[in-house]
Amino acid sequence: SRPFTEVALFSVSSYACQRRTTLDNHNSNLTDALSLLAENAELSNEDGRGVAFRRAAALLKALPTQVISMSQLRGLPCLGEHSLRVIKDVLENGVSSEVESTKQSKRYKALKILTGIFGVGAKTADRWIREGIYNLEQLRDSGQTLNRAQKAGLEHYDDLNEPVTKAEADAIGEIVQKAVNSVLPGSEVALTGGFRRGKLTGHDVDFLITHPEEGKEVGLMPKVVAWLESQKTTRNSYLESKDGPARPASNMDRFERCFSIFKLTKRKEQETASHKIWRAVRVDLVVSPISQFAFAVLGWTGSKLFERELRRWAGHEKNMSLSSHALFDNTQNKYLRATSEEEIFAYLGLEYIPPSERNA
Ligand code: 8DG
Ligand code: MN
Ligand code: MN
Repeated sequence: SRPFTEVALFSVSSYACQRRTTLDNHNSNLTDALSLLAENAELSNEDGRGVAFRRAAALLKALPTQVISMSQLRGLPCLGEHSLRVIKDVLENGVSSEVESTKQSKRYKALKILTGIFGVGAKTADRWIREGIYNLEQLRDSGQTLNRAQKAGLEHYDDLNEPVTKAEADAIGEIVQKAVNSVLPGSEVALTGGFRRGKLTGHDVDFLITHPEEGKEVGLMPKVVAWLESQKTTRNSYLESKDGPARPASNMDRFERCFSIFKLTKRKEQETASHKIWRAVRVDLVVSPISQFAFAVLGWTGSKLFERELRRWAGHEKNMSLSSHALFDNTQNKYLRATSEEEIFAYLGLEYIPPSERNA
């Protein structure tokens, strides 16, 4: 045996968009703990704290081996005092006491349950908790007014909290492709989100739709949704949406988009004891003009932290502004055109990172 314990020292960039982060995470014991605290902070409207935990977790996801000692972390970026305390706790005791007490807290449990309803965000959940609503039963009994999306979210709660598989994502992809081609032949559908990064399951399926002829895509979303809704009697159809064509687009993002719920018929072997032959699945549809398509693909592929870090890099290191629509160079005072993700990384002076390595 060796006389000394070998302690590897890592050298890692402080920007997640300069790191290659695959799904092969050697430190899930640590990243699970930090992600839970990040989630709790986000649900409590403490965004700054949430980002700090997310960045710490992302750094650990990028390490090539498992961390077994605090000394291995010396000099690494992105690890604040609070995160280091959590990591130390897990390394020494197997669990973090802060994570355990958060998990058990009445407030965290209620936030998880209530925001698990499609259409319910942290603000609404917080208001309900202050009114004494901690679970679905109490919500149903409370007589709270729910909007259409929330009603559907409550009705399909179990389905929508069941992870979507790649096979289901592919089946949904076929439906979307068929709908889009029926209303506008020649349109193209691209899978984005976690499945494009190689994840085997997801909380939804994300698609980006475009047409090779600029302008043809205008008004496409309402037509796609109408086509899907007209399939009510068929095996697969459309159930509900929020922020969809029925409502004015939010000013957060100028794409036509639709956060929706699909009805997906199960394949024979997926049928369960409940004899339910279909399930509800969350699907995000986004339409982009071809001139913005590369930026949209990059912006909707994620991960969320990878996107945030790309924008931070662009602003702080390059004096540029990156969005899901465009890249603006503040020094040259002009937009930089791109037709591929590779070109965008090149403008940003970054090595190209493929989707499978954006799992920060
Ligand atoms: P999951 O569904 O498997 O859990 O993971 P995911 O696919 O990575 O997460 P997601 O919540 O579906 O988000 C996918 C990408 O979509 C993410 O990188 C960020 C992007 N995205 C939103 N909302 C918005 C938005 O309002 N505007 C823009 N431009 N992008 C958004 O989730
Ligand atoms: Mn997704
Ligand atoms: Mn999504």
